[in-house]
Amino acid sequence: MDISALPYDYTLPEDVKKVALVIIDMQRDFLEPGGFGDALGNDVLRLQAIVPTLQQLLSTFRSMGLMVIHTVECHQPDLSDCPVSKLHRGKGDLKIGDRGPMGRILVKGEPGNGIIPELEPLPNEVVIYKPGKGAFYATPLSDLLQREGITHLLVTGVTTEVCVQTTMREANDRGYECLMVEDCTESYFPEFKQATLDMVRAQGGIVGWTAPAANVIAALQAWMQRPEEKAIAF
Ligand code: TIU
Repeated sequence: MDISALPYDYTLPEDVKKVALVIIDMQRDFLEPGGFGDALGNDVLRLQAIVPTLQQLLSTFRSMGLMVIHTVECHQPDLSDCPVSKLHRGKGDLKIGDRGPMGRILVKGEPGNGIIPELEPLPNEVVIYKPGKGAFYATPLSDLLQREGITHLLVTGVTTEVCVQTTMREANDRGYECLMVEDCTESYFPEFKQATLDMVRAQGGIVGWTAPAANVIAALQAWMQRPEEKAIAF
């Protein structure tokens, strides 16, 4: 079963349970005023446009019983996992660990660090807390994917050229077949989003594939309609 994608069709594995949806950092820090994204001087509201489409994709994964992984960029309250370089980067009014309108900026467990209610993880879904931009660095993600036999990752979330792209590159180097879902990722800089999509799929898919959510959902629904699946269902 193929997803119509760029630079060419993306083939789903025979066993679709090997596909996981990765939702990167859809936390209030990046999507709502008063968080880390805002402190860095960004227009955070422009990220919210992807939420309904991402909800549809998430609901498809949930209805098929496929693995869903959420990530949250955060640091321990004592900031022991935050490199000094990261702490001091940028010239915003608020730095990581400072108290803002949604609690301490980018600190685990603070109100601003929560995933937005529209995409609230279910109890059976994995949440990876990550101190870096990539979801593999200093997290249990690699072990988890290996244990669950995941081979294909559909990558979504924010921001496209920072945490989403970093994670996709980390995953690509580890041998995962990755597809970035075009309308389920967003950046504070539309031109950076476009450039990321272009560079991921350049050179014959040097980092992977891209496709809109509708193509992904259509392929997954077609997979459900395969005669073998219907036979199991009835
Ligand atoms: N600033 C920015 O664009 N992104 C981040 O700091 N983290 C993520 O992308 N999640």
